[in-house]
Amino acid sequence: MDKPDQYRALTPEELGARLAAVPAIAERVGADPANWKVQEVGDGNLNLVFIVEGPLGTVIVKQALPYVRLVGDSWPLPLYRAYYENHALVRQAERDPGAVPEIYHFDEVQALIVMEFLAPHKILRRKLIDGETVDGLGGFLGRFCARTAFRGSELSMKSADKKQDVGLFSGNVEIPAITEALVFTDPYFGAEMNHHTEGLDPVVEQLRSDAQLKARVQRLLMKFASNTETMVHGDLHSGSIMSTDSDSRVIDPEFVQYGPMGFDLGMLTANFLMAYFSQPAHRSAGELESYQDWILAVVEETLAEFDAEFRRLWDTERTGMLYPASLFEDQGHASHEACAALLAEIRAEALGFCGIEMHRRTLSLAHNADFEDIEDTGLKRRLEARNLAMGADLIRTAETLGNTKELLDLARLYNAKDVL
Ligand code: SR1
Ligand code: MG
Repeated sequence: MDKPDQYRALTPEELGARLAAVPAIAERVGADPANWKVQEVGDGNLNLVFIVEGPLGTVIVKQALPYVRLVGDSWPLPLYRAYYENHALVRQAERDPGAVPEIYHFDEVQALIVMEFLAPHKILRRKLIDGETVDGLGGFLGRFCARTAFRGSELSMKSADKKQDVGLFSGNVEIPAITEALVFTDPYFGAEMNHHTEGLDPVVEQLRSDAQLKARVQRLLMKFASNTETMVHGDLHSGSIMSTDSDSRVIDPEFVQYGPMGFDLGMLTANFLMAYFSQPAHRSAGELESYQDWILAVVEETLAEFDAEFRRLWDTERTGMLYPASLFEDQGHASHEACAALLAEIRAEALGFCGIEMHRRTLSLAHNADFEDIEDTGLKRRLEARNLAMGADLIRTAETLGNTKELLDLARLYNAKDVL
């Protein structure tokens, strides 16, 4: 075996020998690795994930691979993403205590994070495909997005601290580049790694021939790449959330960067809408309507709670250089209108990002199981076409779509529409 000070992608067999000496693991799992049971369970696009179980307990070990797992070693990817993920988890735990798994140990050379084993949590995407509900989900996610957006910005942080942090995370170059290409660019031209369901071409052609739509997407890409408002999770989809029937956590912030406040909210909304549109393939007729209604209720609650929590933080934690009390309350001027205007801007951007995410998950490289698990190609195509058409509508109307009710009505409209 290599020296312990050299990176090596671990196998379940050698993990014990490598990590037995780490006190944070020995304390939680047991000191003798001969008594550990190690399983590699990673099914994501990038990393190794091990469940390490011993006489004292269980931990998760997540290790970055030096390439994109989904594609293979032809697409190298820096190991340093684990460093940024660790920093992101530390900040998210401060900004929304209890929302992310506890970190026990970080090894920069091995690009490896040892963290809390969440049980009986299950990946939310799978729960949505299986028709399971989660109490309090929208409230939790709305608060997470509001707290991380607000507390990671200069509405709350000291400017010097925030700017230093922007500098730290700006070293994470290749990971945002994945989003810039796969999410914002590839869906809108015949990029090499793209693929889509047979028969969708007329809808895809319509998107690609709409120069105004592509210009809107590029404007949002410009904001994503240049607007360092706050620290965003960067990949907040239903595969980055784990839930029981009443408890949820956010995982996997390796796509962390400083970006627009509406980015996470938009990605999240898109993933709920894709779950919604895919349901006719996963539910029986008798349960379809009520489960789809539940998904839309989660979207509604997420957006409402985001606004409510943001307003609460605005009133109680506005300690940064932005919108200072010296310009408003201290002069006898309420700042609620300013807050409402900012929230409206965040919402409009979020809906634009939402539409783009709905496109990329059906046209670009990394699709989602909500649609990919559908075996009937004709049904899959019809449901994906609804999703693509609503995504385009959102990109076009993000600024003018009035309120959440209009968003949900639009989803219901496309859900009943034969786009193809
Ligand atoms: C090459 S990585 C593809 C996707 O997987 C991650 O989870 C991100 O969503 C990324 O876009
Ligand atoms: Mg991930």
